[in-house]
Amino acid sequence: MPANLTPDYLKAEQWFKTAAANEEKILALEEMLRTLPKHKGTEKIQAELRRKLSHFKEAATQKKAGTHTDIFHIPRGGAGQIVLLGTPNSGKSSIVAAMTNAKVNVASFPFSTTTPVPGMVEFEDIKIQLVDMPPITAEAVAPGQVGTYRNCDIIAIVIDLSSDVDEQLKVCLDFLESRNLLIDNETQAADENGNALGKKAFCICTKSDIAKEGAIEHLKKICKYQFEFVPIAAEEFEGLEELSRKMFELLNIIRIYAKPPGKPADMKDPFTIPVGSTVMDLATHIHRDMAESLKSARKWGTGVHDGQQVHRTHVLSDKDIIELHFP
Ligand SMILES: Nc1nc2c(ncn2[C@@H]2O[C@H](COP(=O)(O)OP(=O)(O)O)[C@@H](O)[C@H]2O)c(=O)[nH]1
Ligand SMILES: [Mg+2]
Repeated sequence: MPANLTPDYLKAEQWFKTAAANEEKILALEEMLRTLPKHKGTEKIQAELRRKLSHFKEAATQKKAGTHTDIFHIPRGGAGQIVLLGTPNSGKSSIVAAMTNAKVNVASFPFSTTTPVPGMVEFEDIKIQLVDMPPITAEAVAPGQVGTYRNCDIIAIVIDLSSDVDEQLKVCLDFLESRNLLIDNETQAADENGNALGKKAFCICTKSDIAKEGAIEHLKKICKYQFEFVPIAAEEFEGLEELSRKMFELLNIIRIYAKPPGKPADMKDPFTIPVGSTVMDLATHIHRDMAESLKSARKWGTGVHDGQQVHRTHVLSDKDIIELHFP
């Protein structure tokens, strides 16, 4: 009996053949199993795929026991880390390609991105880290992928406005909800130290150049969360300025320029600290060991005369210049 293999199956098979890492092979095999037509003629192939899958899963467990390298752990860089989430071909890699210098794979076939790839977005005088990710589907999420989201500052849900937005939103929200990855004020998941596990999230609505009419309005209507929705067309470089500003706002940080006494401030490389931070928080951020001995501070910026002395409990604003005096 002919097997009648579908194009999706053949793509997954191609993926399997080119997969380098064990984890990738497992994902590809799962995708092959999912897309394989299930009938008498394919029983042998099914059995073969299951055998291979258990072989690679076993190898992965053994490897894990022996090493500590985790490709899904992306060390933080810049003023904050934003990690993309989306279904295959939604346009994630194109966003990272358009906004950063990172070398990412943009392709018209699914599963072209297999590991996280970080890049740096320049926003005015700071850098924000943006991480490209492998896709998720209702069936497959790369093992370890949750860890990348767990460690980030913000999750950016990427929705392709030219295809089925209901389906994409559902897959993404199911993923986030089932892993307690979203901030939810009623039932906030926390780790053993009481730190919230949920993350802030927002929606990047991409491919607006070929969007279906009313797609973004429809998306806003069906989404039960109060997300921000930012329309862009990555390939046309449209909306990217607004997107990087939105990323900065959502990170909820301020930039502070440090001024050594008697010298001009360093206006090129600001410190970034959370909104609401005080002079003392800044001192702790800069010199953890010396903060307690902070004698006085002067500020040029919001709500003061130039060079006015401010108390250690004074709340700072974005773009303040601060001079810290230690004995
Ligand atoms: N028209 C249009 N096509 C896009 C845009 N962004 C991505 N694409 C196309 O969508 C496909 C998938 O893009 P890619 O970034 O690889 O998606 P990923 O799988 O989510 O990383 C590619 O064929 C891209 O050329 C866009 O803004 N406008
Ligand atoms: Mg990609």
